[in-house]
Amino acid sequence: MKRTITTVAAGLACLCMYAGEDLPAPQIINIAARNTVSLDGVWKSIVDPYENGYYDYRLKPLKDGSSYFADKDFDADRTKLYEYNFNTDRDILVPGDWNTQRPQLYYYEGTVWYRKIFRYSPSPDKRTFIYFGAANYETVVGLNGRKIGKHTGGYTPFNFEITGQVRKGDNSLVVKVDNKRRPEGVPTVNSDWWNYGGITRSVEIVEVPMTFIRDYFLQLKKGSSNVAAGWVRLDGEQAEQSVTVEIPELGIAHKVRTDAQGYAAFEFRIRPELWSPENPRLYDVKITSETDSVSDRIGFRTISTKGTDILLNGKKIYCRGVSIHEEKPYGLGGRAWSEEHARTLLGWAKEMGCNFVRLAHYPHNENMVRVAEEMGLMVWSEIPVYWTIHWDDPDTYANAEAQLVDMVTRDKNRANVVVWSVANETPHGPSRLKFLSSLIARTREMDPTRLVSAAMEKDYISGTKVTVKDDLADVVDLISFNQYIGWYDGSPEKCDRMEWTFDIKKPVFITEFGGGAVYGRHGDAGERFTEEYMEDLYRRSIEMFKRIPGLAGTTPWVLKDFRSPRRQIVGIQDDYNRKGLISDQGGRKKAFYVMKEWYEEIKAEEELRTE
Ligand code: GCB
Repeated sequence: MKRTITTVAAGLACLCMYAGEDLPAPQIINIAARNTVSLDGVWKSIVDPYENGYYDYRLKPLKDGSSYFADKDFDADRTKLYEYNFNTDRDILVPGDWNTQRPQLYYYEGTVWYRKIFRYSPSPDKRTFIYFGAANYETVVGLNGRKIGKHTGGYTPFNFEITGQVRKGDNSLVVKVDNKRRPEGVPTVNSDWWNYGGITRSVEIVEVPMTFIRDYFLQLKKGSSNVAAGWVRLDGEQAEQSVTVEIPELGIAHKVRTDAQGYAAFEFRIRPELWSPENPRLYDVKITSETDSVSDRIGFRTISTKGTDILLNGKKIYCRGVSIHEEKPYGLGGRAWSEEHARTLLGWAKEMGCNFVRLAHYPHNENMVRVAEEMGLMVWSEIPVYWTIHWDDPDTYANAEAQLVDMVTRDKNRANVVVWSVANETPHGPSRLKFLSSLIARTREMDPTRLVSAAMEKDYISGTKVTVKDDLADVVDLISFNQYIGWYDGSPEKCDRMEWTFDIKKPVFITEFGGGAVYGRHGDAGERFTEEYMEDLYRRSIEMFKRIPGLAGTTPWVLKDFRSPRRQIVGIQDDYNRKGLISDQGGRKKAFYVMKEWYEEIKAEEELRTE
């Protein structure tokens, strides 16, 4: 998979570059600050398990005119044979997974076609894009009867240029979304979360000037708390322009000139109040070129490590975190996408005393990151390189890298994002080390300001001595790993006997631990799936953590019970992974209060130390 990342000429010239390329145009960031028309709401849909709308009976791809992209219907001309009709087919909501919208689609994995008719009036002096927050997993987009491109990956945004193709009046947008799991995919066929299909995030028409500010990066320069550094990238024919970066509250109005590629780097002195969980300070920032202007709210902070410490703004911190899946709260089911979902989920994390969230195991929607930033929650952001990826397949690598690039591109201006994670629980081996090392190098090249890591696994030195032997630990910034002593590995008493040692002097971070309980199910502490078992496991885990040298953060698994087809005991699991500290309906389990008490203790100790 290759991407066009060069700045290309505006208007139709640009279309020619993108058309024929199957891939989306380079990502336009900060969509909320652009001139947009929302296409969210009711769409039409056709469920197509045999991909009848895409392939003929010899399984050859149909020409656009014969495929469902043509958006014909039987009623329009009854002399012709069209065996589909969007107009009379079922409604579906966008954004939203299909699994929770219709009982028949609960386990469905395959193709669903989406169709939206929208009115539009293109301006001759503007370029138009269609932007998808995300669609899982492979998406082919067609406009007014013609395929315009394809995107792979279920959790990152993508946009296609439709200048010259979107017309005055009614337009037909047809989107084929296929969530079939694939061995070579990222993630692969095996995971522990629901494979929600569909257009799971918002869809917008984005209107920009002929030459526009496509992307920019503005953060404190690595290692400095009073120099801001970054760059801006224009897209369009008028590449060479004067650009001003303004931060009015700090008296900054810094001018730069973009080069023939529309790119300019900048650096200037700045004296900001630093962003932190206690003071999540953001500043209005305005970037203005001769042809475009974009506003954002940006915070400034430093994040680094020193020996076994994580330093935020130069000060040692403990990351009081929790892992979260992007699933709606209160038993609504399905993929979370809205600001309200984000506020509820993150509000629960705050209630537990968190200053940190691990957004597992894939990039969450932009609301999650922005609301967390506003609430003072640091973020660990991850791509779905999970378990047994095809390490030797160059296409799998390209896919993983494209998802990484899109994650970093979208969220690199968020002060709260402090760790980029490239993988979760992947098996040791040379191909995997090469694959992940390349992803890490790519991340650092794009963003030298943040920590880079992966969720690794523990290893035993002897029966009671535990460590991490993974070669990847030499490459990443944190010794971060998942461990389930007391759940998958023995019973909770085992925690009492463990001794942890690490050869490498880096901060230790436990990215997962925990066990399952059904909210309201009580019994003996020895009985699995009772709140008492889980509570005991958390208490013993915490006592064990107190003996771990260099422990700098914990993100228990997991904030809320989440759907997973791996979890099959009727009456207990019912398709839910029950390791949530909070139930799918919002009930706080006993272990929630154990975590809360510990985090409040840590916070109080930190406050005492700084007084
Ligand atoms: C893990 C995985 C996570 C699972 C969890 C579990 O190690 O990283 O995705 O959901 O264990 O509950 O088994």
